[in-house]
Amino acid sequence: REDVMEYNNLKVEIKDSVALLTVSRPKVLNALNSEVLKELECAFYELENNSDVKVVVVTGDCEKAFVAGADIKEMANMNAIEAESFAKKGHALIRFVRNMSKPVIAAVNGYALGGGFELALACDIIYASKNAKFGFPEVTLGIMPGFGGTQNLVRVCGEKIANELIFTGKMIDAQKAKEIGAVVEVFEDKEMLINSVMETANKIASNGPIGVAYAKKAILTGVNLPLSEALDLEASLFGILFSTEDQKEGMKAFVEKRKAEFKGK
Ligand code: CO8
Repeated sequence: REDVMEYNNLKVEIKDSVALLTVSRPKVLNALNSEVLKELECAFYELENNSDVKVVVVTGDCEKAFVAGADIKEMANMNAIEAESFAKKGHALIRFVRNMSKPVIAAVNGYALGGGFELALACDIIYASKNAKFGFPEVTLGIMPGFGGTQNLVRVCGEKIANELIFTGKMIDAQKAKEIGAVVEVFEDKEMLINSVMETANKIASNGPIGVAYAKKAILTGVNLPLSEALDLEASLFGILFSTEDQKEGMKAFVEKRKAEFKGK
């Protein structure tokens, strides 16, 4: 599309309300350097504010990798101040993705290591192909995960599994990642992965966007609240949806036995 910005390390394609965002630095297995992080932030910002887009799918432009981590060659010479600032850039990105009103889905083919696993964990759903490999090799480099990994992994699969993965730096395959609850479904190859993820993304995009956005907010915010406050939040958001045109349309369409036409209003 004409109105999508050009990036040096990303490709953005929008089709039928679904944006496919591809990290593209294939020579270094899509490693994240400062420029890629900045471009990702700009791209997500742009997609969040593009009312034609209802769902974002993130993938990697390399047969071997989703994202093989932060760029080790760039990090190698960083001092403490620069490293903290680099991690904060990463945090700004994952916070933005977490807080987006639109679902973001990771389609992982090949390596999702370190910052790459962390980028996937920042997404709302992770799907993988059979050859996907996940891991946190940071301790093998004398560092630790710094892009939300220590916090997001434990929330997905619990402390003991997070400890083992992060302390050993070992890689796990897609099936194991599914067993620990990080991956939702595993597909035979990249083509089947992308086709199925786009199908799911289109299914989500056909639903009421405010309902989906509020459900995302209730789940994400609620998990960090005591249950009674989380239920209050759910009730408030549920209530607000009854002031939308989409709720009227959704229920009217059901009664009239037709497909609802949601406007996001
Ligand atoms: N950074 C920079 N370059 C990389 C990276 C990386 N993370 N991963 C791969 N590359 C480069 C290689 O150096 C190589 O380049 P060249 O051809 O110039 O030698 C090219 O990509 C191809 O890689 P390999 O030849 O190594 O391919 P193999 O198939 O032999 O191995 C592996 C694939 C196993 C994925 C291997 O490349 C590897 O171990 N990569 C590093 C993985 C890693 O340790 N990732 C974690 C990095 S640390 C991190 O992510 C910390 C995040 C915390 C803060 C971030 C804030 C944003």
